[in-house]
Amino acid sequence: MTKQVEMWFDAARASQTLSQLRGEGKVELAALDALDDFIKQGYCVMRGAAAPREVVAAAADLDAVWSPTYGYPALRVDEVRLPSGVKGATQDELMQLGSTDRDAAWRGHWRIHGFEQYSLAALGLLRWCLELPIVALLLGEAERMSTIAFGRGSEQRAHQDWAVSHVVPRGALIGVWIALEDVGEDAGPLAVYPGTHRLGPFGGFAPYPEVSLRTCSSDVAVAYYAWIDVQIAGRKAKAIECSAGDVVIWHAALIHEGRPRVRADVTRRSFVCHLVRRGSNAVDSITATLNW
Ligand SMILES: O=C(O)CCC(=O)C(=O)O
Repeated sequence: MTKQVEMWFDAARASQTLSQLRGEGKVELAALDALDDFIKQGYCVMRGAAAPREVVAAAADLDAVWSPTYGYPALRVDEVRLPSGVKGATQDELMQLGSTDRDAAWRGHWRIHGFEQYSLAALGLLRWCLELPIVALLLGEAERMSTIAFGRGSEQRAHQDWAVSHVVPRGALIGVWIALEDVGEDAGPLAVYPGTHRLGPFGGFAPYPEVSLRTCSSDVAVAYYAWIDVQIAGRKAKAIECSAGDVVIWHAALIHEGRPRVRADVTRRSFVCHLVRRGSNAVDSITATLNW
């Protein structure tokens, strides 16, 4: 297995490397400025970066999942709560609900993993993420680890992405999140804790990558979230209000969350791609049973 090594952007001389890149003049200024934020704050925001046509089309495809004409009966919608209390359903099962129950399900939490398998627009966005100059600067050759499409604010509790992955080196993972519509405070925006990418790993995940939230005991998971709570106590979450097409890129160790939704009727369509340096996803070498 590949050794845990530091990524160049985590090294003490990262700012010098960035200055060198600036001096060479080969990389566009916007990408270098974004890189500067990523190194210092653990995330960057690229306003209006994604192509409006694909953003609008991906949002429309997310809505279409809730209509009988979409035609992917096996598509799985996770977290959606059915009247029976069951969580998660196929598109076919959703279509069998009466309109009141379906509407209630649509207003609740739901997410779709691997939406690019069903939406050409989402596939286009994933490909675009993989080709971004800043992604090449961060990871070299990148590949998809996972994607998630959200219809509403996720209200995901504060966490780091390397805690839910098995990536070696553990910094070779980034989140690239795309707003598929304008996202205000009431929709439960994505929020980050700037600078937390410098905290160093939680000690309970040893040996990593074998042990992470996906394989650890429930006691270790409780200890991890207690550790996260300690780290964010006294820090202010930065909620990122966005316009459609804005893109947020974050470091694998950055603590981030989905803020609570203030209004239940507001959508928050978004698509996040978790990208890794090619060959660094060690999930296939994990011998422990996966928790999910
Ligand atoms: O979109 C969100 O609210 C949270 C996304 C997230 O936590 C993630 O993709 O790791």
